[in-house]
Order: sequence, then C-alpha cells, then structure tokens
Amino acid sequence: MVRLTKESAPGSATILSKAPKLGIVHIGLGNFHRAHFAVHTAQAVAHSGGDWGIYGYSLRSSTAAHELAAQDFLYSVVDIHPDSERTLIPGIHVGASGGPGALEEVMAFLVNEHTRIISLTITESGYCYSTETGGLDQRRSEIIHDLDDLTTPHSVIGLLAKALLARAQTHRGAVTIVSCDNLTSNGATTKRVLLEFAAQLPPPDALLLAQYINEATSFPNSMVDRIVPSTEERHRLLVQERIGVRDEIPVPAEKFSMWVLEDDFIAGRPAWEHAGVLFSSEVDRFETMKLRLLNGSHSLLSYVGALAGKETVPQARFTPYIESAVRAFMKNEMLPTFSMPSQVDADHYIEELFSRWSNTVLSDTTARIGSDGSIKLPPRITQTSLFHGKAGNTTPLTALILAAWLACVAPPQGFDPGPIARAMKDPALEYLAGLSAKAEKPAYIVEQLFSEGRIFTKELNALTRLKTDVTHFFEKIQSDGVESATEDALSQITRR
Ligand code: CS2
Repeated sequence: MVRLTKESAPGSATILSKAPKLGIVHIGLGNFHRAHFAVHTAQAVAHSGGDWGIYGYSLRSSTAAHELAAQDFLYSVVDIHPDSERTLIPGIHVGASGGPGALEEVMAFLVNEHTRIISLTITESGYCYSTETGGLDQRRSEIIHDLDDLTTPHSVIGLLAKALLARAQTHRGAVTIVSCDNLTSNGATTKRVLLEFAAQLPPPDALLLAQYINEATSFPNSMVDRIVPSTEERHRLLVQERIGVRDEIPVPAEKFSMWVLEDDFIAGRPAWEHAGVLFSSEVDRFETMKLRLLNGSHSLLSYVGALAGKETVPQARFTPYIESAVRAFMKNEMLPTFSMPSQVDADHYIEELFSRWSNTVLSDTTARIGSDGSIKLPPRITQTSLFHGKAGNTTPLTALILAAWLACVAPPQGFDPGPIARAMKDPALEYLAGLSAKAEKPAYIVEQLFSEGRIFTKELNALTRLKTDVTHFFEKIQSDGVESATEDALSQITRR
C-alpha cells in the first residue's frame, strides 16, 4: 500500500493548507496537538492566509518527528463519530524534531525572529508547577538540573527560558506563548513559572530574562477541548479505506472541538476566529467549567469505571450507578462552586457531555484518562473541596473519586485493583507504591497522602471530613467493591 506523502496525497481528503512559511514553534507533538491546535490553525490559514506554518518539537523523543518527516509532515485527522466521515490533512507543519540531539535545531527555530507564537501541549506535568504554591516546583529534578546548567535543558520550562533569554540577548522580537493544557489559568501559570525560574538564574541573566518576559511576551489563557484517544491499527485501516493511502500516524478524534482564547497576542496571530475559535473575556469561566464538569467527571468515570472492569468511557457512562454518580457529582459538588460562562446553559452543556461520552466508535479508554492522576486531580478537585469545606458541606462523590484513584494507584497490600488500573501510568507511581507498600489499611495511605502534601496542597489536610470520607470509601471499595461504595456515596447525597 502506498504511504501518505506529498506525492501520494489523495484528492479525497482535504489538505487544508500547503505548509505556509514558519510563524509558530509548537512543543509537544502528541495526538492532541495534531487534532486540535494544528487543525484550527490550518483552517485559519486556509481561510485567511498568513505565515503561520508550524515547526514541531518533542523534548523527550524524536519518534513523532521521524514519523512525520517520513510522510512529508502530512497526517490525517479522522472524525470518529457515527455520522461523520470527515478526514482532514492539516498540512500545516513545516518541520519537526525531537530529543536532546535536536536541541540546536529547535533553539534556532525558537529564537528565529519569524517565530511569533510558541505553543505548548506538554501535559499538566510539563509545567513543573507546584500544586501547593501554583508557582515553580523547585524540587523537581529537571528544574534542579536546569537551574544548575541550562546547556541541555531537561524541562520545557528550562528550554523556554533558554530560548527567551537568547531572544532577549539578540533581536528582542516579541512572541506569544500559548499554553494548550488543562491547567487553571494556563497562560498566567506558565508566565509565573517562567518568571520564578528566571529569578533563580545568575545575574545579569535573571534581570534580562524577567525584563524581556514582562515587556515583549504575552501569555493568553485558553480553554481547549477535544477528546483525542491514542492511535490504534483500526484507525490506520479506517483511513486507508477512506483515503486510499496508508497513513502510519493518523489521529482519531471526536467530531466536537472547542477552543476559547483570550485575545492577547503581542506579535499577531492566525485568523482563528474564522476557524471555529471563540475569543472571549470569559476564558476563566470556560476553563473552570471544562475542568470541573468534563475533566472532573472524566476522573470519576475512569477510576470508578476501571475498578468496575469498564475499559472504555461509554461502558462506564452507560453503567447506571456510575451515570448517577457523575450526575450527582456535577450537580451537587461542582456546579455550586463557579459561575458558568454567560452564554452557556449548564443543563445543555451537561447533556452534550453525556452524548460525547456515549461515542462507542471512539471508545476512549479509562486507562488513558486515569493516567497521571497525581497531576490531573489537583486542578480538578482542590478548589471545589476547599469551597465546600469552608461552607461546611460534605462532598461524598469527590471523596469517592479520591478513594477510587487511590485504590487504583496505591492499592493496600492484598487488594488487586485489576488490569485497567494496573495499566495506568503516573509520574508519582513510585511515591504512591511506597505509601501502599507500608500499609494494609487505607487509613494510613490517606493520612500520609494528605499530611505529606506532595500531591495535594496541605490546605486539604485540614479538611478532616473529606479525609474521613475518602478513608471510608477506600475501605468500602476494598471490602465490598466499587459499586457498593458508589451506592453508599449516592445515598449520602439523598439523605441530605
Ligand atoms: C481527559 C482529557 O486525560 C484526561 O484526563 O480528561 O484528556 C480530556 O479528554 C480532554 O481534556 C478533552 O478536551
């Protein structure tokens, strides 16, 4: 079968833009970027033109870059939806590289004056921010390394600091840094982490970098949303059927895609308003809504679902007791904690979420969502727990999520959470395994987790009722199973 390249690119799939000149360097070449930022940008360029070609880089590995290069930077994005056969080829990448071996090359692109946007999809953990302070986590080994020696950065924060410093020392051209990850105030957080990193550098670099960041960069906040699972062979076969050539790296994605951005681009931007992007002064509300309703519920679906043997989100969502728990979680524990964006109706948004989670052809997995819980959970449940703690409310479903997460990733001795939980990856797995190795009883694990404050801010340690509830549901999961624990959590809501 002929492989997708410039020569073989089929007429049956739309190539959106034919690699315009460089304007953007993107860090993090995973599926989410390829189906979200790249598609919206290609659509904007197809509509209004502009030199907004993307050069992509991955810090840790060169695999994605090699795969892209083998196909002349072309790949397809396939809607996986019962009533859409849309297959798009963004065609917006002008080059890519990865790993420390390509540092010189990516630095040249980052420092290039034509680069006016640096965008990021580096996952929550890539920002090296402390969930306790919201600023730079100086205990992270990559940060310790980069502050000591910035020659070959181990973190994206170090790489950005190195590149921005080089810009500050040369042309001082303005650039916007756009975070496309699920963090609260993702732009402001990125700026704060970078400024705190800059402050630790030796003089005169510290001052020079801080000045450049304050005067010649901007960090718009954004809310990004598209469910993009990992690529499987069935997706390659589907693309082959649809476009008649072999694409080794297609990206499966739901049809839905949403991007809400603050219009704060110091050096210009693509005409994204013609590509379905919403520019809004209410980005913080959109972000909070999405983090708490979509991502928070996703965590519930994945941990409770995994323990119940549900491999996919639709399987979990169609399990009646899990659906009831998600609905009660949103209504009682999430919705009261924030204001919805003025133009979004909560009931409509929630029903749309259930319909997105019902997509059986997409079959997003609970193991994918359950991975990296130690980084994903704090922005999803911390503020809401503190809100309810202050008001004297209990939050049994939040406690259930935490208990189910711990049962998956820090199972007490003698408890087997099953194969889905065991497939979940997490940067804190060693720490969590250390907690559970010492314990047969959930109470010990819960107490250590909250009092040590390594994953959640120590403020949560003061929420005695939350800790008691987490312990109770954790024990219940261990003794009676996850269904019984969930019914118990639900009954606490009805008894109120
Ligand atoms: C998910 C997200 O991985 C997760 O925890 O909740 O990746 C989710 O699919 C995206 O944020 C959807 O936009």
